[in-house]
Amino acid sequence: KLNSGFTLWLTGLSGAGKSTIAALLADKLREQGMAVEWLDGDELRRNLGRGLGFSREDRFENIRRTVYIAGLLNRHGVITIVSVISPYRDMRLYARQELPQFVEVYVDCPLQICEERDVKGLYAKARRGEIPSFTGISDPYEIPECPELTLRTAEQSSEQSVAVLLEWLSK
Ligand code: GGZ
Repeated sequence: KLNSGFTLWLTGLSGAGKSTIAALLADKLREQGMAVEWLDGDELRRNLGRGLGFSREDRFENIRRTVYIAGLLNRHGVITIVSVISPYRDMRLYARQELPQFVEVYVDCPLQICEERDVKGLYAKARRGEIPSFTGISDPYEIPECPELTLRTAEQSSEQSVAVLLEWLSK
């Protein structure tokens, strides 16, 4: 599995730890000599997703573009780590169907904890009504039903999560 391109798809709430885990994992895999790209929601939206908002349609368009890039990378043998909220089951199913090898990783962290952490102050803003359609507050997050892997980031460190991922991948 590790010598052909595949996509590791990290889904979860804002602040659950997707980006932190993705960055650490990308480093580890690169240390092992693998070709890795990391596509992060924030950065994708700044570059490929200009003008896209957070309606269901725009989120889907964001995912569609992301899946397209991941597919190109996979085709060239590049392991692609994607970290996007991807809150709807149908968009994750779309990604699974489009990509040659798809590993869905649910970065599971209770909303309450994400909100307590509130690294970027977005939850506070969402509570004040300053960000409409904020995932978990005023917009849905549909919990993955059968992800390949679930990482409970309220219970373990990012390093531990990455160790679990690496262990899973080596099998
Ligand atoms: C959710 C939002 C919103 C709304 C801005 N809802 O944790 P972050 O801040 O740095 O990353 C989040 C990012 C979400 O983009 P994604 O491309 O991952 O979302 S999706 O898969 O649904 O297309 C968050 C920030 O943008 N952000 N407004 N309303 N997150």
